[in-house]
Amino acid sequence: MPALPDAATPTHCPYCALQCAMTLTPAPDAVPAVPTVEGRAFPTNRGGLCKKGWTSPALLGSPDRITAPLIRGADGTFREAGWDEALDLVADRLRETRRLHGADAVGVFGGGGLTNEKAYLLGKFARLALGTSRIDYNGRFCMSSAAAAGTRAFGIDRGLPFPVDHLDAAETVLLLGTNVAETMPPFIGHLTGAQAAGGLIVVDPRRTATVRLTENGQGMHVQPTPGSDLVLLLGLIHIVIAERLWDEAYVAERTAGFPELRRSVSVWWPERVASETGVPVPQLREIARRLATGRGTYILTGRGVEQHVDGTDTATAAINLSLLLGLPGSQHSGYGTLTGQGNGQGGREHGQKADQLPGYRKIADPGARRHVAAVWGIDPAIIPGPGLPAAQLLQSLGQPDGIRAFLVHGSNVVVSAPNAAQVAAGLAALDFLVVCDFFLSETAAIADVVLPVTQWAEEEGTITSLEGRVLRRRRAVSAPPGVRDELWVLHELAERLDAPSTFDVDPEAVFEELRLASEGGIADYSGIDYAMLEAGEAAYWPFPRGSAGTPRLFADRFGHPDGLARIVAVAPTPPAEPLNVDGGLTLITGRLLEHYQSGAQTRRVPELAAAQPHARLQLHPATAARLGIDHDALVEVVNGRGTVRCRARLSVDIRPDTVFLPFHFPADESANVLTLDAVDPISGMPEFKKSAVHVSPVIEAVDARPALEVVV
Ligand SMILES: Nc1nc2c(c(=O)[nH]1)N[C@H]1C(S)=C(S)[C@@H](COP(=O)(O)OP(=O)(O)OC[C@H]3O[C@@H](n4cnc5c(=O)[nH]c(N)nc54)[C@H](O)[C@@H]3O)O[C@H]1N2
Ligand SMILES: Nc1nc2c(c(=O)[nH]1)N[C@H]1C(S)=C(S)[C@@H](COP(=O)(O)OP(=O)(O)OC[C@H]3O[C@@H](n4cnc5c(=O)[nH]c(N)nc54)[C@H](O)[C@@H]3O)O[C@H]1N2
Ligand code: SF4
Ligand SMILES: [Mo]
Repeated sequence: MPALPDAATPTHCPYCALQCAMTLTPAPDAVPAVPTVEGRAFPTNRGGLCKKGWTSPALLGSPDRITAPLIRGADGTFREAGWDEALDLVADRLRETRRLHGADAVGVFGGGGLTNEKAYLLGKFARLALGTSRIDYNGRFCMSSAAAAGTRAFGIDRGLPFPVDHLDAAETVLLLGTNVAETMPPFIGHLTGAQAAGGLIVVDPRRTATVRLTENGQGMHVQPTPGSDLVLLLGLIHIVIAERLWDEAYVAERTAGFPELRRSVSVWWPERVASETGVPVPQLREIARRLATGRGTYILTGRGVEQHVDGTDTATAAINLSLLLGLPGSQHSGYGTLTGQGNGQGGREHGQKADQLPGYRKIADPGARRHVAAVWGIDPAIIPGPGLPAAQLLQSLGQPDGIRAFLVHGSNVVVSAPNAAQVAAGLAALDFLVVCDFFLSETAAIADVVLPVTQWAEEEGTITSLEGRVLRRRRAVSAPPGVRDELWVLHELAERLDAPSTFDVDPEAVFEELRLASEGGIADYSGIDYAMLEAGEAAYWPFPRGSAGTPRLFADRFGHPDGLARIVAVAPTPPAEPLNVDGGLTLITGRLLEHYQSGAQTRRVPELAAAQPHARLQLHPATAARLGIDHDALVEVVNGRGTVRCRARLSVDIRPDTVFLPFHFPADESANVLTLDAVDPISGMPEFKKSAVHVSPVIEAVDARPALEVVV
């Protein structure tokens, strides 16, 4: 281990993909002794941090940390164990499962929060140490639809194919299904140009904090029915073509597939689109014209439009619109998707996806297998084929021919996976569950073995941010005794399982191997090394050896062999279940500023937990009145999959046919007991953003109501 710095350490935030730059300074006299944090000048955050970033060091000294491996005993309770005992047990049980049920009975679940080094080594560990094809990760629930659409259209999936600060000069920015003011607060600093030009357009069924940035002439709010974005986009494309607003020269020179698109949108005339989406015709026309005429136009998508069973096609429609307008690759305009998790970009490039090898290579491609096998020093034949995408992988837990032993690294699936009660039942039916985490998350709490690992500020590694820029995470503090680095854990297990390759424990050595494995692939990191990152050089991939990297993609050509972008005609599909029938409502799920994902981390930060202690159901006062629900009343949100009990928050900021729950909370307040595990057939993305529910008041004793209500 390198010696710890005694002065300030420049690093990046542990949470989202904006990867705000921060400085950690030791504060040995603080109780607990956690470093202080300051925002640091950097193009994405310009010194700003959100509440989560400001409070992130608290978790380093959290009393909830697990500081020794935990093994569940015969009595069902955990006991602390030594590392050798725990690792021997894990290796024995995994070997036994493989012997009895075959290698594919062992499954691995990774995360987009893992560093590039961990994600790379986890993919290699699954394929070589376990010999299993059954690995996938939580990014399937996050970026898969946008990734599939980007790959199909451009041949390359880099969330933002341009640096974030290029947005500053835009006059028009269309935000589809993203609430950046809460999910990436410093990002809104890049929208001020569009606001000043009156061109910030936000499409969201709710009037969110992001929508409020459009008020007072700074742009417009478009409030469609949940899940109708694809129709909305087809309608915009129809208008762009009918009014000859498209860039004919660009479409002819840089794209293929336009004639089919033109035919397919002819049926989406404005009045029909208005009646299906609830967006008035004049607004549709105004948006189309604004997008076509503004100087500097960007179209950006978020999870609100992507987390649907037709999410890939919706993202594709957004891309089609941007291609018609000549945005991708232009100097002042563009299209992109806002990657979510800290390493959501790098996490989808280095081989923890079911169908993927490092460098964004396809596992079924013989050339890719040969290249990676040569780096790993093995016969390509021993690399398994494609596995199952996350939702199907989770559905197979505990099934007769499914997964019998499961390893989870960096996800809290009990809270964050769709149809979560089913997932919890699958986990309970396993022969053996191992969870690597810093805390006893809801998933770790039901494991057979929990392996405690170091946190972000206690380890070295790299992260690739939402703009495709590779960044150094640095070690600023020492980890509590008893906690181990995840690379070391994988190394130790690989040794015990007689893996046919090496598993380095030094992150820089792992990165050096990743560079070779990625060389010549789509996400080529071969020209990047720790020294240049240390010096603060801006490393945007693809970064082939000897090149200077690629801050802005697609200037001259797209990633397909012929250099052209593909326009793919798409059509809406019906929702996975009927919505708004028999007095029912549509539930959409998403995020609050204070909490991160399953809340495993942020619910343990006292300041954040105090600000948002519980899930609350956002519903319109008119709907509440119809159902007999008061503000702060206890309600039940029910469907055939589960029940949530929480308090109501009445708000005119949501459509009357729609209710909203954050998914950050467990147990009775867990939104995911209500969501569906139906998936997009192309990407495997579950239908997180619309489920059919019924809402009803729960009759309570008067003294059970919140104090304020009783007084009033
Ligand atoms: N505070 C906080 N920040 C985060 C995270 C977090 O958990 N908490 N997570 C990070 C991660 S991993 C991600 S992926 C990003 C996600 O970032 P966002 O995509 O901004 O987050 P969401 O809240 O999931 O969804 C955004 C919006 O989509 C809207 N929406 C729902 N259904 C529809 C629909 O059918 N159509 C349209 N147009 N909009 C719809 C919701 O009302 C919501 O306001 O945030 C990252 N940042
Ligand atoms: N209903 C609904 N559900 C959703 C979504 C939604 O919008 N609505 N969004 C989806 C999206 S976009 C996402 S990204 C997922 C995220 O949901 P999860 O995959 O559950 O993500 P986290 O809550 O960040 O879980 C990470 C866990 O790993 C631990 N951890 C963090 N870093 C590391 C590490 O380096 N190593 C190890 N071993 N552990 C680590 C944390 O303590 C935590 O317990 O949720 C999805 N679920
Ligand atoms: S916006 Fe994201 S990266 Fe920045 S401080 Fe907040 S959570 Fe961290
Ligand atoms: Mo995400």
